[in-house]
Amino acid sequence: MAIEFTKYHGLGNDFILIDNRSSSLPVLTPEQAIKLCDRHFGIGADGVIFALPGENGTDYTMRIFNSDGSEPEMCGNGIRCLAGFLADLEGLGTWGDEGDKENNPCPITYRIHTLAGVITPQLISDGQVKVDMGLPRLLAGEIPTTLAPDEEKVISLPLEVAGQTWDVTCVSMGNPHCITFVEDVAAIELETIGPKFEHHPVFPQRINTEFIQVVRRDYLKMRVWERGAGITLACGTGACASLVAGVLTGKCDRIATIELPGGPLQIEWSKVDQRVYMTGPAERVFTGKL
Ligand code: ZDP
Repeated sequence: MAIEFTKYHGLGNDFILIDNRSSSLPVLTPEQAIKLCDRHFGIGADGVIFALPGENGTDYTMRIFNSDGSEPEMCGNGIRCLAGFLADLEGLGTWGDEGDKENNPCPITYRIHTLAGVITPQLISDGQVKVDMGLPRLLAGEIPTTLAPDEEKVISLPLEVAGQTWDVTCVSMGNPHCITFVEDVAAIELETIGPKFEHHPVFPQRINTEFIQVVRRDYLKMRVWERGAGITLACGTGACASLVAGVLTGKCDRIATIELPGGPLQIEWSKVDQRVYMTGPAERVFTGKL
């Protein structure tokens, strides 16, 4: 049976989206996802995302396989793409069309069940999606890391990686992140250092690794080594986690632009409800059949 897919990207973090609304199990295996993500022998993507029926009263469920076949709890850029894809499936294809105000049904809000809880993306306009990413989790036990006792936060602690001591802060956005502030992100040898963070024994579920350069209190530059995907052009959960880490360490404001290799994201850690809000684009690239 042919399976249709749509390729989407959020700032160059690219995904294969699958309409999985008629079954609560993904129609592809992790092994098939690995093959499809291959950039030479497959379609090419950082991950495969499935739009499944909602659970616990939500509109839909999102599941995702990384390009190595592992399954993360959440995916920030991916959930923006999923929101755009759902609007496509529901025939709300003009959601991004600012010029066509009459037929533009925005804002459209979806409540999405994920392994990180209920996440709420809202299609606002012009291809932009604002996502309520929920509460950041800060305790070592919930990240998880053994860098500190389970009930303590992991703010600015020393971590030995590749013969160097790094000053790290850890935040979970449902998935785990380790953030290091540096003078110059361009100088980081991500390809060699990234995997050493990812597989460090203090991170039992492995880790997504972000390096952040504070340009101004409201403007950060980020490079990322993702768990299960390696270097990517953007990471939404990573940008959220990094802003939270910047606030915790007193380095940035609660609202900031995070510049990723693939482009900028707007992130806010709300003082009012303590939730993190991410705004950025989701773009359809093409559709096809397997
Ligand atoms: O936690 C992980 O294993 C990540 N690789 C998941 C993907 C995160 C993503 N890049 C994001 O934008 O949050 C999709």
